[in-house]
Amino acid sequence: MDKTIESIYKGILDGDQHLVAEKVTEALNAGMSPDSILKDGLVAAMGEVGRLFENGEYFVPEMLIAARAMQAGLKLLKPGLADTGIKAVGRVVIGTVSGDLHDIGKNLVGMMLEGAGFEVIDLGTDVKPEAYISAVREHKPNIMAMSALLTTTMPNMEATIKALEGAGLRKQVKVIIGGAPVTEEYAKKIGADGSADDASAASRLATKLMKA
Ligand code: B1M
Repeated sequence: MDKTIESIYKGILDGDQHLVAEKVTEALNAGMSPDSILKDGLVAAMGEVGRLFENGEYFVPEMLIAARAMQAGLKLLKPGLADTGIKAVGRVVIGTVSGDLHDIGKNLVGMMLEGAGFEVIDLGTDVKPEAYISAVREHKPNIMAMSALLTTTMPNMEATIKALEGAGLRKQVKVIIGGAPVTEEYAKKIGADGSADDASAASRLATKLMKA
């Protein structure tokens, strides 16, 4: 592994946001692509954090500071990931569903959508069905995007789609979903228009749905 990437990886595991910011800047200045810094450094380290948590070696505080370090790195990568200079191809309302506080994946999806030319309205985390509905009424997005990282919050995606139907808004907007526990089969089952495994796939899916 490249030395700078190795330092970024270790910085995330140690929750050292200053080291991560310094090394991401160093990698960018050395001409490394934001994509590979993201994939080999930030995302790989976060996978390891998850594994350590599962094995009982890390606890919630360690996960939190690792997440804070990851966000510090992501912030620096954002211009390179998102800046394609394309005019808005559509509007997306995005959020992490009710009960769920995980926002790194959702933020990444938002950045990639911006990079693909979408205007992105981010509702944050723990977004209740009523908040999605208000946002759809207010912003009239082409696409509503939901993220969930917990098996216990995933059912809130279905609840949100049902609420959209109840409000008579389902036909006005395409719904895409994603997050570690989400599958395409689940998307079909709950009546979403599609799911994506990662942020690039989410932006491809959104672009495809704009043409459908
Ligand atoms: Co939590 N957590 N966490 N956590 N956490 C997981 C998800 C877990 C898998 C860890 C584990 O056990 N291995 C586990 C879930 C188990 C399960 O449900 N099956 C878990 C748990 C149990 C919990 C708590 C319940 C722990 C506790 O309190 N006992 C608690 C729940 C809090 C809550 O939400 N109510 C909790 C809390 C937290 C922190 C707050 C400490 C922190 C989040 C901080 C933050 O987000 N600001 C945290 C973290 C950091 C994680 C792990 C380690 C990393 C998640 C992450 O950011 N990954 C995670 C383990 C893991 O994933 N390996 C874990 C990096 C990110 C880039 O990937 O989010 O998967 P990801 O996003 C990807 C794709 O999923 C996809 O694209 C993204 C980019 O490629 N994607 C989409 C995501 N959304 C999408 C939407 C789309 C399309 C694609 O379309 C709309």
